[in-house]
Order: sequence, then C-alpha cells, then structure tokens
Amino acid sequence: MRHLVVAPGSRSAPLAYAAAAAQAAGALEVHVRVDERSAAFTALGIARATGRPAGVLTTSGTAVGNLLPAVLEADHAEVPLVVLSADRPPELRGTGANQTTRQPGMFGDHVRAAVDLLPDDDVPARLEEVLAALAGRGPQGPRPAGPVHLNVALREPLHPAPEDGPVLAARARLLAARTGARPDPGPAAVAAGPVAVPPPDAGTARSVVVAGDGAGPDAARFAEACGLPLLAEPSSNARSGPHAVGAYRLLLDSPLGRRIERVLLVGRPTLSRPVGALLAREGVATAAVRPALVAWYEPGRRRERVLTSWAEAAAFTGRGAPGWAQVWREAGAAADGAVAGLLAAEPPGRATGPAVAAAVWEACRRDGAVLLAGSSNPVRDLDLAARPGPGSPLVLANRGLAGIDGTVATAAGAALGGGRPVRALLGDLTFLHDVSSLLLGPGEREPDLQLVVLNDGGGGIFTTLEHGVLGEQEEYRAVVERFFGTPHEARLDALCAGYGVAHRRAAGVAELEQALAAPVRGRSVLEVVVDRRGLRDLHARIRAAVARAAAEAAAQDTAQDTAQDTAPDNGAGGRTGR
Ligand SMILES: Cc1ncc(C[n+]2csc(CCOP(=O)(O)OP(=O)(O)O)c2C)c(N)n1
Ligand SMILES: [Mg+2]
Repeated sequence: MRHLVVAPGSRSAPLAYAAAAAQAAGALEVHVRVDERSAAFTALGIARATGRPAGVLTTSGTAVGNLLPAVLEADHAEVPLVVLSADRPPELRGTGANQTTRQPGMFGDHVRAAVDLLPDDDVPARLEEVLAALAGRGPQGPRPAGPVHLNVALREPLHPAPEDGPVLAARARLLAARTGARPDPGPAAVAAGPVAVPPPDAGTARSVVVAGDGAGPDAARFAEACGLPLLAEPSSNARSGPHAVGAYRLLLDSPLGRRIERVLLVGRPTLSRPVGALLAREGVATAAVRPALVAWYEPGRRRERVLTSWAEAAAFTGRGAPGWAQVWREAGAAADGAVAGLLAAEPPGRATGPAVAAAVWEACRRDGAVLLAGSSNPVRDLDLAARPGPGSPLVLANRGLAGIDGTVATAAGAALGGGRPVRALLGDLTFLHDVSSLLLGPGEREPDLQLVVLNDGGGGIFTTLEHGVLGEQEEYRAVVERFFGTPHEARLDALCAGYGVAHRRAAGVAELEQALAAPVRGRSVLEVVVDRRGLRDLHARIRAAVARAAAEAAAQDTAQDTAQDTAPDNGAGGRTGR
C-alpha cells in the first residue's frame, strides 16, 4: 500500500499518528479528507489508477458506514481497497459506549476478508489473513481481487507518549525500506499478454468480439489477429486499432448486425441494450474468455460458454469470414461519419452530450490525460461518439455498480495515484451528488483534475428510456419530471467558488474545444449546458442517420457474399447458418 486516505477521529488516532510517521519516512503518502464516503472513493480511485491496494482509515461508528458505497463498487469491480476502521476493545462493546456499534463483519460478503484485530491478538498472523485475501488467497480458496476490512480495536491511551516517537519513526523507516521503490503495476485494465490466433484448420465465421469494461488491449489484439470486428466499450481500454468499430451499438440491429453468428465476450458489458440483446439473441453462439475468477457474476448464471484461454477463444471464433472485418470497418466509419456529421450540424452554441464526449475523448488522446467516465449518459455518449484511433486514452469508470456517487472523489484519487492528469466527464446530478469531494484542506496535495460537467439540469438518461415516452403524455408529464428528471437549479459556479475551485462555462462545442486545449493543472470545473428535453429527438435523429449508413454497408456485404459463395469452399468450419 502506497497511499492511505485518513478521515479524522479520536479512536483511530493511534493509526493516524502511525500513518504520519510512515509518511515522514517515505513509506506512504497520506491524504486527509473530512468525509469518509469521499475518503473511501478517493482510495478507490487511487487503487484503480495504480493497480495497487490503497487504504482508507476512519474512526468508529457512522464513519465506517459511510464506506459502504465504495466497498460495494470495489467488490464488483475487483479493486483492492483496504478498509481500516478503529473500534472499541471488546470490554466496551455492547455497553452503550459512545460511538460504538457492531463493526466486525459490517460489510458482509462484500469484502474478501474481515478481520477484527483485538488488542491481545497475534497481530502478524491476523494481518496475514488480510494480506492473503488481498493477494487473492482466502480460507475458501482463490478469489478475485477486492476490498478487505481490518477492524482495529484500540485501548486507551489513544495518543503517543513522548517515548513512542522514536519507536514509530524506526518502524516507519523499516516499512519504507520494505516497500522500497517498487513501481506501481498500473491500472488492471491495461495489462497485456500474448493472444492466440486460430489454428490453420479453423474455419471462418461471422464472429465479433465484444469488449466490455476492463477487457484490456488484449481484446483488440485478438480481434486483429483473427480478423474480427471489435465492439469495444470505452472503459474496455480496447477501443483502438483498425478493427474497433465506433458507433457499433447502433449497427447491431441493422441488416449487417443481424448477420452476426458468434460473439466472443471479453470483460463485462454494462452500457447498452443492443449489446445485451445481441448476447441473448437466438441462433447466436456466445462465449466469454475470462480468468477463472471474476467478481461480477456468480458461476453458472450467464449464458456464455466460459473459456479460459485465448487459444480456446480462437477455436471458438475462427477467423473472420472473408471481407467481414472490412465491411464492419466501412460500416463503422460510415456510422461514425453520420454521427459526427449530425452533431456538427447542430446550431452553434448548442452543445450535445455526444459532441462534448467526442471533444473530451480527443483532448485526452492529444494530451495523455486519463479519462474518467461518469455513469449515466456521459459514459454512453462516449460509447457512441468516441472515435477509435491508433492510440486511445486510458478510460477508468466505476462500472462495478455504475453508481452516480463518489465520482468526483474517484477521479481525484485516480489523479493523485496515477501520476497523470485526469479529465472526468460527468452529469450534473453525478457532480452534485459528490460535490463535497471538492473540499480539500490547505497542505493537501492538489490533484490535476478537470471535471467536465454536462449540465442538463437533472437526470437526462431517463428521457432516453421508457419514462421519456410516458413523460410525453399529459397524464405522466409532471410525475416523470419530478421523480426521474429530478430537476435542480443549483449554481455550479457558486458551489465551485465556495470550495475555491476554478469554474468556467463553455457555451458551445467550439468554446469547449478551446478550453480543452489547455493542459489540466490543479482542480477545475468546465461546465457545459446541454438540453435535456431534446435528448429523445437527438438520439432518434442519430439512429436514423446511422441506419442509413448501415443499410449501404449491408448492401455491400451481400454483394461480396454472392461473389464468395460462388468461389470454392473457404475453410473446414465454413460459414454456419445465417
Ligand atoms: C448512487 C446512485 N443513485 C441512483 C442511481 C440511478 N441513476 C442512474 S443515472 C441517474 C441520473 C444521473 O443524472 P446526471 O448525472 O445528471 O446524468 P444524465 O442522466 O443527466 O446524463 C440516476 C439517478 C445511480 N446510478 N447511482
Ligand atoms: Mg444530467
């Protein structure tokens, strides 16, 4: 652990003093946050960006309860978050002692280990349980990475005596020597390994690779090696290279999309109904290549056949049918062109979510900032409008549970831990939900973080769902607006001023692009006002434009197909049924 985020409190004081000594010895960087929920998401962001466990330390009582959202996200997203909570010793528990509740096991089975460290325990042995769980080894056998909970019972005195100083310092130096200068492994999402190609006698098929959250660049290399279209969500970190199809989700229900025969899933798809429908489509064979253990679903609960190696995956997909990758590349380019053309034709000064997403994506590609994608529309706007290219930005997102909470803190943590500036693209409610994470005390390290807030005065995503249809009916209009639109008139500039954070409003895409040209330094908010009411119509127009582009591409594939089918058989597996 290289980073510890500490929230203030009295029961946790001995650990806070120890943390300070560890920081002084260079063993640990300590960050202080007042709000425990914010502290936990900050640690989560650090752990995500570094690929190394990061800790959060709190006092007892409700303070610990505030960690639950980040623990849940860490559980489902396999992030090694280390929770250190201070507690009363056993003799004071259950006696009505102040700020004392039932903390051991508080996170249920959302943590990989829950250790209640008592004053007379064999500390190294108990710590070993936590470390084993962090390394994926637990008493119940191997488990995926995830959060751990160390509840530490502390007796008084809770502050160091004069003679404790040198002892703490000596231990901290020891710790620093042990931690050494080992580099961070880096975000789990970008680890790359060797991929396989199909054996020479493998047949060809109309297979596609779907890369969901956390798939990593191997998915792209596999698609390239096998000649397959790659349908990659932004946080797959596989959305690059010649096989990645940009606005793929609008092509899945096109004549071209309906020709898909096999789907190889890598990572976890969470973003769109068309992908969900494809994975459930009758007549389409599906398989998932993944490590033996994942945290996001229970074994046996998904339809895809589970494959554990790229060689098995290659045997499943075969090679792309002749012309298959090419026709997808062309359809993808045509779809991307249709989306970009439509967005560019919007009146100047009126920004839209997808246009903003495209601009933020390009800015990160240009200057190397990490892109943190907020839940709801922003991540989906990216999925629609981010053009794959030779090198795509690193994208991080809390897709474990897709919460709109903790996003500001997660982004700040990613900036503090990752050593690179972060641009976060997030909705206004997502921003307001976690606005208190802008609070930063003097002396705390300032993250290089730009928050690009798409402000549509409420929850826009619901407009694009069934509620949007109901909201157009007189009978439901007010209900839908109040309960789903959740409108607000909060002034983001005033909030930023309150926290001492720079704020700027961009009136349209041109102004936004100008603002994005500057490098990300310190914390700032870039607010872009977008229209929530026009969202259904905008997406309908985008779908129509892409449908036209897709129809042309499908016509081409059919023409090629006719030529192919008159040629000699093209492989042992051959094409399976349409
Ligand atoms: C913690 C949490 N509460 C509620 C939700 C349900 N939810 C999903 S999207 C959304 C609205 C988000 O609004 P905003 O951030 O402004 O993005 P927009 O939909 O406008 O693009 C809500 C409330 C959630 N995902 N997480
Ligand atoms: Mg909104």
